[in-house]
Amino acid sequence: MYYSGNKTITGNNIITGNKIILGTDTGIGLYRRGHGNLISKNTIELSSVGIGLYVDIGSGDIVSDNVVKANEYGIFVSVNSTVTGNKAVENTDFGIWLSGKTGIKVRDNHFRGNGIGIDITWASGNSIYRNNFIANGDQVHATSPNIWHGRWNVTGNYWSDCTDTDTNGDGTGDTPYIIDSNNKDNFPFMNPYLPGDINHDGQVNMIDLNIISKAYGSSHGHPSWDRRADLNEDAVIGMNDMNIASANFGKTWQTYWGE
Ligand SMILES: [Ca+2]
Ligand SMILES: [Ca+2]
Ligand SMILES: [Ca+2]
Repeated sequence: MYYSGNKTITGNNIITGNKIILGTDTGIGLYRRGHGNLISKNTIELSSVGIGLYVDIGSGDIVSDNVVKANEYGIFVSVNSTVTGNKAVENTDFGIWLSGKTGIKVRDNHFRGNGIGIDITWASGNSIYRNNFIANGDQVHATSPNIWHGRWNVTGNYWSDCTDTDTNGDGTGDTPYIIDSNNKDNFPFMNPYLPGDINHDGQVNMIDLNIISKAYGSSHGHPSWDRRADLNEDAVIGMNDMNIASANFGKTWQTYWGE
């Protein structure tokens, strides 16, 4: 299935596996009142808007594992949704723009070389963590307060302009990355992120798997619990966490993101 752009799609949809190059308007746009749409594994290049979730009475949408490249705008979100695993690069205006909503989750994404990495307008209480912000013209525009860490207060984001030091060697910086007076990332990563890289050295190897192994089977509060190992944030260290790391075993952030 090919979209040439300017699509209006209503209801609950699964939109996957499309390649849209030189779309005239929006590559994939949802304008509707549905819930639980999935937009996954699409590639949109050289269009006006890559992916747009517009308006209004909807929630639970998932935007995952898409590549949005060299558009004017990358991913526009004004719907309560989860945006994860996407690569948004070289979009001239912004990588992602959150507008007017709360409770949006933006995690495990890669924003590189966009005019603005993430632009947040009239939107507060959204969670933005485990993302890479690399060499965007402006890394972030935020005015209202948002949340820049994950559930266990141990994961932030990677910022290529962060010059922090890491005295205790846990892979996150000594001091917060200050965005503005309302926003800071308390756990800036020392290297670009890929899922499963628990010690933030930019690769997934035995060091990461060992951290999970030592805590395996524990739940929150258990003596061997290690919050770093709970990759899916369900308060249990188990097979789901191990699968995330082992799926990326041997990868670096460059091979994972194709950079
Ligand atoms: Ca540290
Ligand atoms: Ca690692
Ligand atoms: Ca878990």
